[in-house]
Amino acid sequence: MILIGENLNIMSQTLGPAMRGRDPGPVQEMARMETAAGIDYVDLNIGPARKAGDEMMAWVVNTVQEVTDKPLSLDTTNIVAMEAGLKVYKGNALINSISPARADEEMPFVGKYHADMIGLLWGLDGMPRDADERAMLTMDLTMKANAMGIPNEKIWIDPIVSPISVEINQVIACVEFMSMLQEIAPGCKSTIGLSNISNGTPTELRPPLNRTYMIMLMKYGLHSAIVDAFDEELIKVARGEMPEIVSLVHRMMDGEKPDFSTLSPKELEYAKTVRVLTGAALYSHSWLEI
Ligand code: THG
Repeated sequence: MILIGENLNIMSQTLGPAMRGRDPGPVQEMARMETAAGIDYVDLNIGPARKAGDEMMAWVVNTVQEVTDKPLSLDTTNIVAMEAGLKVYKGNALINSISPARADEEMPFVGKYHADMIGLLWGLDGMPRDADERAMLTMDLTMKANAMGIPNEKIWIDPIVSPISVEINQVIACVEFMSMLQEIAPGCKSTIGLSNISNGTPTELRPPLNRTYMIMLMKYGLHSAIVDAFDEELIKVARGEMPEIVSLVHRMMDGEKPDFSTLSPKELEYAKTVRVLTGAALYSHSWLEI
């Protein structure tokens, strides 16, 4: 699996001021640390960047490409900032992201800058409600892209993960959608903002939710994920170094009900989290203790 580091983010309390103040130190330090942690892409998230977003993105791209050879994912909803970043970037970027509302303006960047694109399933009326609406949006987006000469292989579909603390049905819908993706749009890749799943939950409870949800989506061929570069166990799982845990999660998704009294503490953590993420048990901040 391709891992995209999420940590170079304008929401961060140290990196936000560094980006706005054009202080390269903390930005380069984070890019180096993410690279050392073993991620495959560095996501550069400057948010909506309404004020001088083009200068900010060009500066961040230049600052980061000085210190890492990893490919960059450019993360902004500001179209002018996106193009400014693509212009100065020396490699083949991942455009994060293009939704139907921005397709006409941004899809031409894919060919012009030899980029790949994340196809964000954010509809013209907002968040899709279920797997079928995600399928429709995927059809729209890929047909439009194909008509512009962009093959499915360059499109990484993002079904938009929403927090478990908000809506279990959306959590389940993304898994169901992932199981349908290759039939809907053969050859398309996929990605997710994995940490979205645990937004709003206590800090120590985020890693088990993130790791377990990633494994659940891996069952259906998840191609990549935007992740916390410093979650070592997550990276191990993605690199195939914890096959017993992956197998346990996948077997539970197929209906197997393991005897919890025979599981190791680590297996138990994953097994309990599968129950929450499949809707078999209700989410509460204390699900791991029950
Ligand atoms: N899809 C796509 N791109 C995305 C998302 C997505 N980009 C942004 C986001 N979602 C994925 N990236 C993050 C980055 C940080 C966090 C979550 C998702 C996060 N950060 C901690 C917090 O806010 O509590 C810590 C921030 C800090 O460093 O201080 O949760 O869905 N295509």
